[in-house]
Amino acid sequence: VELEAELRDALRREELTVSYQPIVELATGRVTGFEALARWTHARRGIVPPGVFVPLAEETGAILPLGRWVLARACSEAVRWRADAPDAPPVGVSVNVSGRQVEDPSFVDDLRAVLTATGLEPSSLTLEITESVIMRDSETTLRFLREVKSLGVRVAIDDFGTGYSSLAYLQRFPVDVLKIDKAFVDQVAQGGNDAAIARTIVSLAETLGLRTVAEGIERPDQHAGLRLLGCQLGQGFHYARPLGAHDAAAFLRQRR
Ligand code: G
Ligand code: G
Ligand code: MN
Ligand code: NA
Repeated sequence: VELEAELRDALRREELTVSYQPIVELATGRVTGFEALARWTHARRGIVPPGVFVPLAEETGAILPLGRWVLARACSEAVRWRADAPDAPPVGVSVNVSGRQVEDPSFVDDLRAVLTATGLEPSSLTLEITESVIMRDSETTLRFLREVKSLGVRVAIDDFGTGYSSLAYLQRFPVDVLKIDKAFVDQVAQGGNDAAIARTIVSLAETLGLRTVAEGIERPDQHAGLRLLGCQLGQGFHYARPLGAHDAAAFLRQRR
């Protein structure tokens, strides 16, 4: 209960920050974007992991102001990357969106306002929604996706393959990217079930005209295996951990 109250104050106290994990093109190593990840460093408790405070924020509803803040922060950071190298190909930013936000009737207005205020090109923003949230209520999801897409913003399905869902929804829902869950990346180079599942996801994405991002790549063999399967993009400790804004900009200067 105390942590809950403190989370509400955390934004005001500026204890929250956003880290950025590079997303790279597997064939070239070029950085094409970053995933924005919220971080909470409590004055007394130290680092509170997102695995703790994100579910708490979802329960209490604090995820709405928190999510708005992360979105605005990430979009203005992305505009800065662009300004650093105006002639380079644009670098995108991906922001996680929780189920509460998908159900929030003012989300799309807030999103439009953030895009206007920051000047970020909508196509440089990707919203990540987990497969389980997408599957929750198809009418709400469909309305959300249509409104977001009408702004020109992209959508990724996060943790793809873990939701045990019908694949039929992919035909109905306008999405752009499938993020292959780390669970299928771990043993992808060993040629067993992980490789079979990853191959199937990549081929499904190709058929539907979607891009694939593999998550949690930690080793060169996973990088090589995924590249061989035709997966276009990847992220993970093999390339970089989530970086503070300053380090992310420096990483980008070397690798864009
Ligand atoms: O940051 P880390 O890699 O530990 O992420 C843990 C979990 O917290 C992930 O599931 C991630 O998607 C989630 N998460 C991190 N930042 C945000 C955020 O800004 N909003 C939401 N909804 N989830 C986030
Ligand atoms: O649920 P989501 O995919 O948004 O969460 C991303 C989470 O994965 C973040 O908590 C991030 O810190 C973590 N992560 C990113 N790369 C790696 C990796 O290579 N290995 C592991 N174990 N976790 C990773
Ligand atoms: Mn994510
Ligand atoms: Na994931």
